[in-house]
Amino acid sequence: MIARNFAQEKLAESTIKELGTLARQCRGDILKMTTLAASGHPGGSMSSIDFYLTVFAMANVDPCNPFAPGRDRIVTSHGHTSPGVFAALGRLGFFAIEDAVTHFRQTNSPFEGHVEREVPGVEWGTGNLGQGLSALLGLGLGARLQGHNIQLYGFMGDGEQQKGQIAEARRFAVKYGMTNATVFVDYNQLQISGPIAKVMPQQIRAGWEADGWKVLEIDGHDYQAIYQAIRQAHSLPAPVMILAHTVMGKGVPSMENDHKWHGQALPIEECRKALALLGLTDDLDALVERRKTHNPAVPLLRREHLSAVADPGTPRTYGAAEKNDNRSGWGNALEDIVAANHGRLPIAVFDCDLAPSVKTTAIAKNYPDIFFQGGIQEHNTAALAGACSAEGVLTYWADFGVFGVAETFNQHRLNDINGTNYKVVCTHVGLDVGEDGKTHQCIDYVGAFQNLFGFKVIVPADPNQTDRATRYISATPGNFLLAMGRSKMGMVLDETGEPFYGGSYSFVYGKADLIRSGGMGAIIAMGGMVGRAVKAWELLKAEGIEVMVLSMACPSDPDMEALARAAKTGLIVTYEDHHVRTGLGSAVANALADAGLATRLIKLGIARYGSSGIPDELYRSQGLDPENLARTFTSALKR
Ligand SMILES: Cc1ncc(C[n+]2csc(CCOP(=O)(O)OP(=O)(O)O)c2C)c(N)n1
Repeated sequence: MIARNFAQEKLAESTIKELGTLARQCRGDILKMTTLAASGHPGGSMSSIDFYLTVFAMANVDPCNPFAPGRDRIVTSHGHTSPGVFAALGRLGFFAIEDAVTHFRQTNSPFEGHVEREVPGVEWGTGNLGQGLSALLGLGLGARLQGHNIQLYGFMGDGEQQKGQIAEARRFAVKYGMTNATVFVDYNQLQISGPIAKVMPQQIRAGWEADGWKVLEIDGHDYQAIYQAIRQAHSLPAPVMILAHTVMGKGVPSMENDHKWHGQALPIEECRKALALLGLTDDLDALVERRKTHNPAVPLLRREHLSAVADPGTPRTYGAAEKNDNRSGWGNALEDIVAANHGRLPIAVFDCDLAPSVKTTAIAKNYPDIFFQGGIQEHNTAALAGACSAEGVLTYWADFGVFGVAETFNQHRLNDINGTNYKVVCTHVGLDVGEDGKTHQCIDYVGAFQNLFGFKVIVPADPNQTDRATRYISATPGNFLLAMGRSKMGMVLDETGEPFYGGSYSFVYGKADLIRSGGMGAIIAMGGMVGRAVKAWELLKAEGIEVMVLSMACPSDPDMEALARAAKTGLIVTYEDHHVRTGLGSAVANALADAGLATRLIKLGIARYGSSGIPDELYRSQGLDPENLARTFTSALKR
């Protein structure tokens, strides 16, 4: 029995022996599971396995209670070494090892080709190299915000070190004093295409040291050295990287130091020979049979989904005569929510050097304990924020649309896969960005986030609706993208001249709002275009043409009842400050077709990259001014 701590000065000989025996069995498991699946990554699994076993065996994680809040967090960033991770965890009692060996990479099995959070002992699903350290730090930060004094262990590949996000994460760890982080780099000096020095020369050790980490170098197959390095890392007042010199394919001479085995399984006869060499029983025939007959959807301990739900505070109403921007609507509501929940609920607000523009400076000033300045390091910040939210922290990340959507799409995707619960707030979307020009005009946010199954997109019409939507996402579990433009605007008013989204209005996800009635056609708009649609409505009314105006703030889940009413008019014009092919118009078109609702549909949206200019002029240049919207109706109705 291996003691689950690092208290002893030296690793006992009996423990070293036990680890050696386990490692031999794990190497056999790695070979068997990859051979059975006829794919997978044995090479790196076999080079990492000795430090995997040491950490998984001795860190503060209970195989019988693997989700205890005060546990150490362990993240494998080079997720392709899942055979190694599954072998170590299975052999240490986190689940039945034969299930992992039998069902590796099989449909409906949790033992996927890359590590997967469904598996007890795996904290984060990875595979997109370069993101694991950010996730580890996010989990660590989330645990810290809840008062847990724990250790963080990360595992990474050496080829993986080529990814820039790792440097972003290193700096964050140093800035925020995450001295409890210990990261192993599997220095087998090989990657898919050959030696790491040939594929892309880099100074791995110097890079980590330059960012303020301490680096220890060890033989990554020597348990005593691994153990001593961990003990030293715990005592150092800095985060520590352990550069573990290893051998790819270690344990089977024909595989050693050959990059071919990075991602290739042994043929079955070769596997038999390797098992004999390792002194292990060849049960491959029985395993082949079990893979055919046993249910791959093996039951595992379930992880509880953690999410923080805020007291949404009291809504603010901006008056009929006021002009304001949605950004301030969001920023003011955030201040209220933080004031109502600070000290009661763990909260984190992340920024990437844009706080004044994305309206989080008040949080930075008044609540420095929950404000995290991530610098111009969006990839790290997005991944880290997602992981932090998965710890049950109410997490916001506010950024410009171009950086919060397109720049970091893959980080959001991996977060979503990991069941996160964070609020991405993107300001400066659309041509509404104006003078900053096309590089800064994010026109693809609805389309991009439609691809993420766990995200809901909200595009509020004015500061009042932004206020209510901010409170809604704060009090509702799940991932949200709240998207808004830059400009100040008047409030959307009802026909009596009162703020439509003021007073007792509360946001209901998926509900469209009837801003104006009319039976000759329907304008369906989102965001800042709703106010412009009302202007078009007035122009049309003056000509005796009465159309309805619907505000659809949830473009990825169109309100079908409202759509049916709009379709009844026989003419729908969608109107958006978004790429015309992937935004509200296409969502409406899909929904109409799905429901079999026949109507004429005209889509007004952005058809080419914008230039610099005043938003109203940019809209006019693409036919998105209220006058052209009105003309669209008059000419369509004439026909
Ligand atoms: C972002 C990203 N790019 C490319 C890949 C494809 N890929 C998977 S493993 C790998 C090589 C990794 O090399 P290393 O970190 O040295 O791992 P080892 O070969 O030691 O297992 C690559 C390029 C990926 N998974 N993620």
